Amino acid sequence: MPTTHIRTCHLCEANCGLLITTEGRTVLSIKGDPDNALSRGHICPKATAITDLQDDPDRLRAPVKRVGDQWQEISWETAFAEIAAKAVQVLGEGGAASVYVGNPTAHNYSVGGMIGHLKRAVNARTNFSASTVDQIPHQLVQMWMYGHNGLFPVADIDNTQTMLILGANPLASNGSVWTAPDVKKRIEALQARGGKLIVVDPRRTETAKIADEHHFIRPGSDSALLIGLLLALDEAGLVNPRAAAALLDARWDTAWAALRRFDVATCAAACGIDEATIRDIAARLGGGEPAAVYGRMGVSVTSFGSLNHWLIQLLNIASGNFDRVGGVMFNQPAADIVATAGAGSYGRFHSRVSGHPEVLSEFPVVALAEEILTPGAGQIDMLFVVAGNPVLSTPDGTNLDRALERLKLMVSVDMYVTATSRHAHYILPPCGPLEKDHYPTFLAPIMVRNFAAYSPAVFDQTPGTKSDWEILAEMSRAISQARGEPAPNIMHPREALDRLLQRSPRGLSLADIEKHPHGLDLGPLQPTGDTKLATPDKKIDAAPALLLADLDRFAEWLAALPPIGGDTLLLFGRRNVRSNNSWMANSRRLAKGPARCVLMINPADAAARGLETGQLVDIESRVGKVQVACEISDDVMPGTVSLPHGYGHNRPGIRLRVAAERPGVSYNDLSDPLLIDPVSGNAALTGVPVTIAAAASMVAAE
Ligand SMILES: Nc1nc2c(c(=O)[nH]1)N[C@H]1C(S)=C(S)[C@@H](COP(=O)(O)OP(=O)(O)OC[C@H]3O[C@@H](n4cnc5c(=O)[nH]c(N)nc54)[C@H](O)[C@@H]3O)O[C@H]1N2
Ligand SMILES: Nc1nc2c(c(=O)[nH]1)N[C@H]1C(S)=C(S)[C@@H](COP(=O)(O)OP(=O)(O)OC[C@H]3O[C@@H](n4cnc5c(=O)[nH]c(N)nc54)[C@H](O)[C@@H]3O)O[C@H]1N2
Ligand code: SF4
Ligand SMILES: [Mo]
Repeated sequence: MPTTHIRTCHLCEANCGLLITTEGRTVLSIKGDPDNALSRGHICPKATAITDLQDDPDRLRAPVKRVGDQWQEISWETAFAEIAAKAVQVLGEGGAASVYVGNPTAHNYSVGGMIGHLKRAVNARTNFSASTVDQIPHQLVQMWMYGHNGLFPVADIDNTQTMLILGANPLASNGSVWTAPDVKKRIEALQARGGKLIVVDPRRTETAKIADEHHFIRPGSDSALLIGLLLALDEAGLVNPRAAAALLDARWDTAWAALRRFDVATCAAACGIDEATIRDIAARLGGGEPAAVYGRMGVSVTSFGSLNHWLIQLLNIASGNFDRVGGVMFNQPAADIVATAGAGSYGRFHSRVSGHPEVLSEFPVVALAEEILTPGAGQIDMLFVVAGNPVLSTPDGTNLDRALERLKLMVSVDMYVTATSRHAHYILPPCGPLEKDHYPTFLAPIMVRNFAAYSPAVFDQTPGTKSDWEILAEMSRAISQARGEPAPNIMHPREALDRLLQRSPRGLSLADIEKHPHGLDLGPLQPTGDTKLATPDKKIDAAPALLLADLDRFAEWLAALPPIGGDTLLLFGRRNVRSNNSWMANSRRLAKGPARCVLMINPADAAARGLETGQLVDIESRVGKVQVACEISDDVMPGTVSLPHGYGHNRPGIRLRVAAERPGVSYNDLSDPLLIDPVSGNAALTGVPVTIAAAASMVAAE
């Protein structure tokens, strides 16, 4: 008898409602859930590929140990015992341990609570995550301005009249740091009520193509645009914080005083968007109707990532759109990590080799390789990678490849032999994705409605397999015991979730939420006044010292800016709706269709190099060189080229047979660990200077 399970999708931040019909352990269909009040039936092509993950023959079903160049299946008991013994040995020899946490952990509530146990069990003090190739500038700015890193002002797309999107492509990514499923229909509704979508992006993206306005921007130059917009707003007499005025103090004037040293015309020239356009957009933002400015990867992964997010906050406040329906507002979720977890920290200690300040208890991942490779006290000899693939996802993956080879103990908690886990001594695979329950705890503060849904597992766990949290819990226990330390006190994740819910301001229990299998809709976002602000004085800090100081660096950059184009082009990234960072490339239903790992180049830049579409080109940066086919397109702005990330599945030893058929090349063999936002340590993945030339071999490429 077929059974239909109601669930939400754990693959991306949209968290769409799913209806999964099964018979026995076979998935018959995966459809959108029309009764999910947030996603309203929407799904993307990745949803049905969950079946491919569940059934993938390349997915590891048991722990494996590397013996020479072979993988040997071993029992869980043996794996934990051997890892614990080796960990004790390495620590005894004075080696340091480290944990790298990858993106899928943000979609796995049960594993979150276990990372701390693992870090304590191995005494790991130098830790990393995918956050520093991603959203850490948002969190840092929020910690400084609003008092808590998890206080995300969420763009209220359902009620706004103007949405300005900088450096995000939600039609492909389905929204990020913004749980706004079914975003295309939300945009269409905005346009149907007379509103406008404005997109700023160096590529005419899928989102830009349905926008009312699209403006190309020089990669890495958004601070200039944002300062230009703020100054234009000021000069037009449109600065009016409205409700937020009560949350501001003298630091608001300090911020303005610091910005007024710049001028709109210079900013316009630097970012490549003309002055009249900047003044038009500013007039629209400050014109009185609700408006929201939202920036994502394209403004986070630049050398001014933190500055950009601060300027976006100032723009929303100055235009009267902070804490306003149709502007940006804080969420009031059922499971409120802001109300229950620490605010975050910065600069309490520094990294050993390059002296990076700690940010939210971790170090920038650009420092991972040097911390492994540089001898001395505190050198990392032991690494635990939890659901991550930093060889493909972080700058200079080739150097990280080298670094991982010298580890005395490396453990990957992953279900595949990937570019990263192939270096591990042990790979510990979790059970299949449909054998886990799901609650989007980490998405709660970014949802466009207050909404809560708990999903039980679709299938019972296959006997002998373990969930991620069980793997981390048991490994932490085994290591603690072997070190003669007391066993960690581990709470079952469901119980921890129930406690988190009950301690949150809404006071709901997990049982209350489980009564609503399609999700409990707690209504639209609403202004919160000062009730959510976590600063000691309940005021917004509009002028954090390190951001004010960073304006000096911006001024230097502005003064020294070379013209765009010529021999050196600026490389930036892109996502496709059928990808998920590096790791869903083994699904045939997603991988099929035209080759996607191609370099997009503008016709003028292609002509200058004598290139034709399909031709192989060499792309070279300071750190590396790759060869890939090019596609000539005026969707990318002159002087820039675009390549997706997450490819490069042909490194020796990877076991992803479908992905290997068209492996592509890794963007992060070109991105440079020296290019960072020095405030947050976030990698500057966008705007990497590269040269492009026809490859010596003229083989027509895939
Ligand atoms: N050039 C460039 N680089 C980028 C980006 C970019 O835009 N451009 N984007 C960056 C961003 S935003 C991010 S978030 C990072 C991601 O960086 P990472 O998190 O390091 O990499 P992913 O490619 O997401 O790989 C996730 C790994 O987890 C495994 N996995 C998947 N599901 C599970 C699970 O449930 N349990 C366990 N144990 N393992 C699982 C997969 O097999 C895969 O190996 O990449 C960053 N890198
Ligand atoms: N299909 C799919 N969905 C995903 C993912 C995936 O890999 N595939 N990854 C998920 C993850 S981990 C994340 S973090 C999100 C990311 O979500 P988004 O940020 O929406 O994703 P991107 O497509 O990287 O969008 C970044 C945009 O910034 C533009 N850009 C690059 N440089 C600049 C610049 O200097 N200035 C401006 N203004 N724009 C610039 C790029 O052209 C691109 O269109 O997506 C998530 N969803
Ligand atoms: S957009 Fe696609 S991958 Fe993301 S939650 Fe929805 S169905 Fe899943
Ligand atoms: Mo991400």
